[in-house]
Amino acid sequence: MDSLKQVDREIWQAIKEEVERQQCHLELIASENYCTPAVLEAQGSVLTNKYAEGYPNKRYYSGCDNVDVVERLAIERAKKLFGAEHVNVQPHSGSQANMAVYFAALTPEHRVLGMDITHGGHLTHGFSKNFSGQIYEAATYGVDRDTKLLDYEVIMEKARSFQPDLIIAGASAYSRAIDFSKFGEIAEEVGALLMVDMAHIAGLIAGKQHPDPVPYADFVTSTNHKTLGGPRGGFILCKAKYAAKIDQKVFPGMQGGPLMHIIAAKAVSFKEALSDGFCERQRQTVANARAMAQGLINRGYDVITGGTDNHLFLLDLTNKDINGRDAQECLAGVGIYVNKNLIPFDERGAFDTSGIRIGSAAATTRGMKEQEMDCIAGWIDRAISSPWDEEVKKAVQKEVTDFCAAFPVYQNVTMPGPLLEEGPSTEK
Ligand code: DSN
Repeated sequence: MDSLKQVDREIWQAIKEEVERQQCHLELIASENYCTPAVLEAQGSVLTNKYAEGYPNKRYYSGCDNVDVVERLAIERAKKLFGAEHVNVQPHSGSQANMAVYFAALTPEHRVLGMDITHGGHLTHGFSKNFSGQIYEAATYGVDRDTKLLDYEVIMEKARSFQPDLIIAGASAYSRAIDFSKFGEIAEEVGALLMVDMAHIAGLIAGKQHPDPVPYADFVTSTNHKTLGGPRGGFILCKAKYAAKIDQKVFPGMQGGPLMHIIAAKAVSFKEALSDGFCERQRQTVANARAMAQGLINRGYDVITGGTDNHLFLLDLTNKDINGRDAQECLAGVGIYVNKNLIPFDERGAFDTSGIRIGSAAATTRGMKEQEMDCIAGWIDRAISSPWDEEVKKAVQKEVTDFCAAFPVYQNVTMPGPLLEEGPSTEK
């Protein structure tokens, strides 16, 4: 990053500090992960210079031969990884992938049924302040008050009475396996299309650690950067009969030029996900989430649903003397990053919350295993139990930093070298 250092010292400095933050602290935000140096290289490549509106072989610009190779590889690899009939790799994000499906499947008078955001759904699943709840008439389903699990009979009843045109399955904060075949039955019964937003669990699905939505869903959307471990971005899988419509709605319907450097990075990460070791990493991700949840249960914490089937869980802090906002802040103070999160039927609001969401994907990518998860549960407990005690904070912070040093984020990458050196400022 020598050129950057010369040209823009402030941005160089911020990136340098972010490298150190990622290396020295523990990332437990469930939607985050570390991509590989190969993905970073593709993302940082000259492909960013190229306009390529259109699709391979049907571009509106000349000079697209090389980016055509890149996009075709991304599509073919994603098709193979997920067994999909058609793939669009151009959405800039998961939200844009979802928007393209809405535009392809619906017109504004249509109805959508998705998971309530306060029970773990996403903004784009029909939330009133999001386009999905503003353009379309939206209703939501949630989890059962006692079990905190999805109750497919109740969802079926809701679908029968609401008669949605599109049902959305998938969540941002639900720790149990989702039965996509049941959602398929519900959609079929009420004559709705089914969209599965697998953003959180895409890596687990690719790694055969979670039931596969592809056989049941008309559309499957995702991000690349969560459990899948790729670059920031989105993609869509769909049945062949929707291919033309989806492609039209992504471009020219919603987006202009695709980000070819990001599509290259997506292709690299799909290749990585097809390679040996990926399934094992995903198995370890689930094992780690379970071990961390159990470590907290053993220390007197309530975990929503009592455990997890995936990479995340929600810690219910109702029986503790701290809310989610303060827990997030005090954990950040010792170098552990989580996010405050509503728990189902939360009596607090989204600003303070009664819970925190904890994920294992990034820690697993660093090579941590079950025994490390128990250490982490211990630090979380110590920090949360004495949130305003400076001595505890200092002690836990030191232990976390020392521990992180044993699990480098980028083993073979040269990036931290020059970044960690202090050089003279080039600012005039
Ligand atoms: N913002 C993401 C998450 O944290 O779950 C969802 O898009």
